[in-house]
Amino acid sequence: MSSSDRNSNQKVVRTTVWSPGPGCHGGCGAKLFVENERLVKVEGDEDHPWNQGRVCPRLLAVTQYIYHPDRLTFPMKRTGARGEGKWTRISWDEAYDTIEEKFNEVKREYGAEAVIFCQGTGRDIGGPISFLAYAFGSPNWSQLGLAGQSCYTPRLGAMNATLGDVAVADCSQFFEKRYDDPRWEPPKVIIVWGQNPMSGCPDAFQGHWIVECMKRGSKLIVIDPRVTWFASRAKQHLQIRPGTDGALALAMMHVIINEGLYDKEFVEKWTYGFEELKERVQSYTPERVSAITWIPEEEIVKAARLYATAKPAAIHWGLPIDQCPEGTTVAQAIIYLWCLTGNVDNPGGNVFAKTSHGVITYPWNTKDLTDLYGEEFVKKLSEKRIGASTYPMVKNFRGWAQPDMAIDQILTGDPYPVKAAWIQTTNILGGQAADTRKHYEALKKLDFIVVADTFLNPTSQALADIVLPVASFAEKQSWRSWWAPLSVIVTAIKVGECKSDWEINFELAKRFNPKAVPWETVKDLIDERLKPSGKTYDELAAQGSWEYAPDETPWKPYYRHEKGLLRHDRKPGFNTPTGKIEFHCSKYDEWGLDPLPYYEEPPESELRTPDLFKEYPLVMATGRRSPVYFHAEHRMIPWLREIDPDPIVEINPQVARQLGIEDGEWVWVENRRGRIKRKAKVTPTIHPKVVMVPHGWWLPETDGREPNLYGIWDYNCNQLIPTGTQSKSGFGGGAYKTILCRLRKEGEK
Ligand SMILES: Nc1nc2c(c(=O)[nH]1)N[C@H]1C(S)=C(S)[C@@H](COP(=O)(O)OP(=O)(O)OC[C@H]3O[C@@H](n4cnc5c(=O)[nH]c(N)nc54)[C@H](O)[C@@H]3O)O[C@H]1N2
Ligand SMILES: Nc1nc2c(c(=O)[nH]1)N[C@H]1C(S)=C(S)[C@@H](COP(=O)(O)OP(=O)(O)OC[C@H]3O[C@@H](n4cnc5c(=O)[nH]c(N)nc54)[C@H](O)[C@@H]3O)O[C@H]1N2
Ligand SMILES: [Mo]
Repeated sequence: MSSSDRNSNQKVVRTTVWSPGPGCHGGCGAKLFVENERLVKVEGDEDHPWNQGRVCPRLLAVTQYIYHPDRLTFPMKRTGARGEGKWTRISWDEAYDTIEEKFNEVKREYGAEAVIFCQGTGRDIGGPISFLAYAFGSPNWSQLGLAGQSCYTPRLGAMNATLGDVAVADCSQFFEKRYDDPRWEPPKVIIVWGQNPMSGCPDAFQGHWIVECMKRGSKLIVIDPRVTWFASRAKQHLQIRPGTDGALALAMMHVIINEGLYDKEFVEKWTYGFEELKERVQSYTPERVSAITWIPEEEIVKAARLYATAKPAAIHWGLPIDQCPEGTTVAQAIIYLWCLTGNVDNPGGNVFAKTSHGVITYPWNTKDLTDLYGEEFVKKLSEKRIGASTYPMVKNFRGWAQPDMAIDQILTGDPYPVKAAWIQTTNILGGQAADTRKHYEALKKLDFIVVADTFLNPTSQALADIVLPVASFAEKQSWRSWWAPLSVIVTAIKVGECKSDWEINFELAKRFNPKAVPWETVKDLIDERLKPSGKTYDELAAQGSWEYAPDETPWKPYYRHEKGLLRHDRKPGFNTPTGKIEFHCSKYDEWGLDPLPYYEEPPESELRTPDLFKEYPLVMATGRRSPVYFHAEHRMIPWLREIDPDPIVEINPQVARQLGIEDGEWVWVENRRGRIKRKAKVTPTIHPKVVMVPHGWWLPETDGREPNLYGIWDYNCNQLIPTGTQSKSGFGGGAYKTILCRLRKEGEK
């Protein structure tokens, strides 16, 4: 713990932020001001290269989160029927005894696979939850409810298959000196493609880094149906029809290849399958794609030229790519733009990102899983893992059970029954799941459900038998190697009887399978995992909580493919079967998927379902991020709720006029699946054929018991979104941004 005496009873703890609290994907350095054992204030750490002192509103308000009167601070068991809201305080021992007994009962009767372990997005959870699931013996670890596994996994899977590694836009984040490091160069052009990084800072990337690049000359192309902060400052804003990004990428390749704007030397030397790709893109003319995407033909051509001739140039992309129909092929098409132009692992291009120092925190790919658990173990996981025998990509990339199939299996019991669930870091009914009602009905059937969270929410109120109180980031010890730097999370305070996810899962795993837990304490486990870095937890904590990897290692750019730093055999080239970047993807081929990119229409659309479109003429794009909320969290935090108080729908003024809807009026957003209530926000920032519906809405100030469940049946937009639209790979295609809807004034029938 690094501390400095401000006054006799104040100390400052420097730490890394990574859930719970702000909820996010983490990475920021923070200073926690502690007085008399209580957190009084949080500031960004100006000495931390990641955020250089900047933090989001959720972190600034975190004292209201940590000491909220509704915060869970002791374990509870349900004493009434599910949904009655009757809870009784119990001890940790009673909680653990009950969980041990119930899970083991299910295991004896149905096998360990009958318990499903559910998590939400990429917080500090993949490590502890897989640790517990595997110690117990279940292969079913899942982001249950996330239709099509449509968040980052499609992009990660596509990069892994075509490039052999993951790449990100280079904003100098791999260097301690950041923008001042002489090796770095700002991208001349950055394409911000389906992302609003100012609100979200997703996937170990801070939105403000793009602003720093803009200050150093980077021009932007923004591809978004909405006028975001970045779009309003862009050289070009392409207001795309949701779900058609694949077509746009193919048309841009059409221009780049046919006009000879690609990097011929790079393509010749480092890629495989160019001629086939050239042939494939021929039918995607800018003219044809203009009709698909709503983007004028000349804008498509202009964007392709601007990007291809501006070396270095980077592409920064977001969630809507995954949520396109056939998400893995859309990601593939976009990847090829940076490969065609030679913007691969070069300063200011798209650089490879690896978990820092080779330290594993969260086994997010098959290689990490194998490193931690061994090849035999991982192979065995695929035997019963839901979706692994149906989808080769699900089998071969990551350890997760396929969510759309998992919920169907919970309902039908086919091919084997699922009887219990462990829910930790996800609010399935509050926002993660598409088709909320289906998830509600399926999960209600389970015999036993545990939820580990910081607050009660619609999911625990409706479903939990036991609720466990989880420590916030300020109350825990952990570590983080999500790209760079390697960081540790340092305990500053204690709240009630809360325990960290690692502590809970460590202690339970020890009960289920002592052999899987050969350590005395969680800190011993952390030190073991940190070994590749040569540092211990205490050493990292004492030096301010972070460290960058040494130069000329696989974890530092640039040009690692030339230096033999990417492949296991240390030969130059990429980590793919051919050693090259594969325009003809041999892994897709092997898995029975089209080896080349292609375009597919959204499941409901003006072109695919014209009759439905007559009835429901607006595209409902949900889930654009609010900076003050993380998904379904934070609605109970006063400073944050004040900024974004109501569940809204954003409507273009033209549409509002046609329908007679006034700004601030309550309206129905409806489709074949049902309707929800929203407050109209009339704004020209939205394309007139699209409405934007923020997700994750429930009202913690209302009754949490059935049937109200904090209002989810009135406000949760996921009731209007189906499951089962996943891509042929099993990853991608969740229709969160593309379903058709219509609006009606609340008074109208
Ligand atoms: N504050 C906050 N931050 C978050 C989150 C949060 O809930 N709150 N969630 C986190 C998570 S898990 C994720 S995955 C990320 C997601 O963050 P992002 O990747 O930024 O995703 P979105 O906010 O859903 O959408 C980004 C932009 O894409 C536009 N868009 C919508 N549909 C389409 C489309 O079909 N094509 C294109 N090109 N653009 C489209 C939207 O208008 C929006 O401006 O954010 C993370 N960060
Ligand atoms: N309509 C629509 N729905 C969407 C999306 C969309 O764009 N549109 N986006 C989807 C995406 S990309 C994602 S990733 C999912 C995310 O879905 P989730 O990750 O389920 O989202 P949250 O609502 O933040 O739920 C997390 C829960 O875990 C708790 N929590 C937070 N941090 C921790 C922690 O470290 N430990 C523990 N034990 N608990 C914690 C919070 O209090 C909260 O109750 O939502 C999806 N849902
Ligand atoms: Mo996500």
